[in-house]
Amino acid sequence: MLNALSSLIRQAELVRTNPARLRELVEEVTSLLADERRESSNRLNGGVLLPSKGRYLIIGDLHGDLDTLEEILEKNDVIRRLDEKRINIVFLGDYIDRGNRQIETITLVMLLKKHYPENTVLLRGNHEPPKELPPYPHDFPYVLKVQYGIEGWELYNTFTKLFDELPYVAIVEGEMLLMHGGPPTNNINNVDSYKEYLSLDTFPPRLEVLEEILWNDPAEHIEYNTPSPRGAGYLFGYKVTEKALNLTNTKIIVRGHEPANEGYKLNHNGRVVTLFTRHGPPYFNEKAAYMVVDTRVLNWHRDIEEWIRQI
Ligand SMILES: [Mn+2]
Repeated sequence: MLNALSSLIRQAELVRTNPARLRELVEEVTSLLADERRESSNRLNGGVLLPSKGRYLIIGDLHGDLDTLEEILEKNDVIRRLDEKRINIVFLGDYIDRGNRQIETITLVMLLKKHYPENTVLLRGNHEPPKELPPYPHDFPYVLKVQYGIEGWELYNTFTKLFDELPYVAIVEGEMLLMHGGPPTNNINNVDSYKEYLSLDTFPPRLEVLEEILWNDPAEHIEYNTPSPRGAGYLFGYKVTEKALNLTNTKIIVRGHEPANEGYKLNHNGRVVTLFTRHGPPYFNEKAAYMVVDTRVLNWHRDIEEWIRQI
């Protein structure tokens, strides 16, 4: 099945070298996501509800590191498992910016969604921004411009429509809460429905909620929140984690967004897992990490590090 992976990678390379095909793919995946949002029973506006019991491959920030993505797909025989519907992949966002193979990375990720729509979830990261919340640096539009000339600007426009359709929360019912940054901290004691809390009761979501979900980071020794040094979002404390887990009826938050030297870190007594799934500058973390979780295993969440793999 290495062949199926190689052919997907070859396809990604062909798409990259042809802006018309790239545009076609972006538009195709955008409308696939919009159809899912409107029609699929596992979608709740910007949220995805996933089966409680199953095997989950969870991949954190890639930022253009195609090699690490390929290595993970190969090592875990992911294409065969996708063909047999025996695994779900959840990407935690931040496919682009910073790395030297950004276009190929997001193209491969889009191809996975196109070929395995039911078993692939592409979450939104802060680097797939709404136009009101641009990250800095955001070099993806310039990478497109260098690659495709003036057509690159138009392509970026096409990509922004895709970004707006990416779901920003996934809930593995009874088990895991997945998002790029972290749970919202504001108004935390006045909401009693997770739909309102995560702005899954409306589309597009409320911008202040989306900002937190895409930008927040966990911090120890605070209860609720404190402004983030990033200039957007907040640092969230253990009481926010508790509340988010209670409201969504889950046990663990898995998120990306922060580099970690080991590729992962734990916060809030092991209830918040951060995954960082890329190598290279400007972070120079020694390892990249991802998770392969089987929620059919009894008390799988007790020893969370059991499920983390480093490369
Ligand atoms: Mn991020």
